[in-house]
Amino acid sequence: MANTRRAACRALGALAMCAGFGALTLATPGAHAEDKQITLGFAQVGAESAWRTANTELVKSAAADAKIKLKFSDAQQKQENQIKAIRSYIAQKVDVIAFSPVVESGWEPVLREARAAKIPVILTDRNIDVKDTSLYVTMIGSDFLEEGRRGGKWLADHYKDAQGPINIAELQGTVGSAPANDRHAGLIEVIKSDPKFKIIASQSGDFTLAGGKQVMEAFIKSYGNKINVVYAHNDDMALGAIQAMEEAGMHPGKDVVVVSFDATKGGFQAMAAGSKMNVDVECSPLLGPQLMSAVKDVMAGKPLPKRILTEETVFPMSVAAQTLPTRKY
Ligand code: GZL
Repeated sequence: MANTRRAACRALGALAMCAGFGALTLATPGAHAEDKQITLGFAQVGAESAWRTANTELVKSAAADAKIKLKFSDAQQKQENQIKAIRSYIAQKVDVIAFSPVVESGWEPVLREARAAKIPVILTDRNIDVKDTSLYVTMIGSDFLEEGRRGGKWLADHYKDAQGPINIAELQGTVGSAPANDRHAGLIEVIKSDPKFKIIASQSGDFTLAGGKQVMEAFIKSYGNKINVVYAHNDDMALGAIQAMEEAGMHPGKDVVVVSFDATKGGFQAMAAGSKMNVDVECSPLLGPQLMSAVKDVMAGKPLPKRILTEETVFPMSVAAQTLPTRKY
């Protein structure tokens, strides 16, 4: 009987409402009944930084504002936990899955399972490195390579009249993550043609304040006053490095230039209050409303661009005090 009905459905064409085979309609985005509440499964990276805290807060508040039922998980920066959470959302038959991939690789198997279950996937914040980009609907977030270029260009301008060598100690983000890979690559793109710049040390502090402090303490032991620049992939590691430098009697922001990313309130306070950071390259965590709008569009069957870019800028120390009161995270 089921085969006859299935054959009849095929004969009526894909758009036919095949009674009894709800999977043909209910699991296909676009056929969503307007009044049915959308359920979104969100697999967050963790709670490693002020940026992440702000990102999580707005995902949750934007879901509530959009009347989207949110299932939320914190992977504590472990890919296996994010994969487990995505599998759990598939089993729960959520309408849409969204996540911020902790690292760029290793996602194809679980994303194929989501596709087989006809659950659309949206990437936010960080991108993934896959050949088959049909595994996700869209990626909402920053251009980290451009952010790295902006940090590099600020350095090139700051030292345009200097002879060199300018020794850079780099605090990298989570190994294998898109922001760490690209903020490094963007810097290299800019400084590779200028021999006065030398990266004398580069190590991951995993985007945390404790990690940044620990790595900077080791850099100070090895290189001491030879360090001219600290290039930190986020504010939390920069603030940890600032603590380490001050405990070693150094003067961050003065005898050591500090370049950072995120433009969180902590970064602005370091620039404004004690001039301990020289420049902060903005990376907005405020992606919640864009994500909820994309979720609703996917469920309504509307086409979405493959890439939704967030607009950002660069904040030098000179504008920090007047800008700090306007900052939202
Ligand atoms: C960037 C984001 C990074 C931030 C860090 O979009 O993924 O992760 O720069 C955060 O602060 O931990």
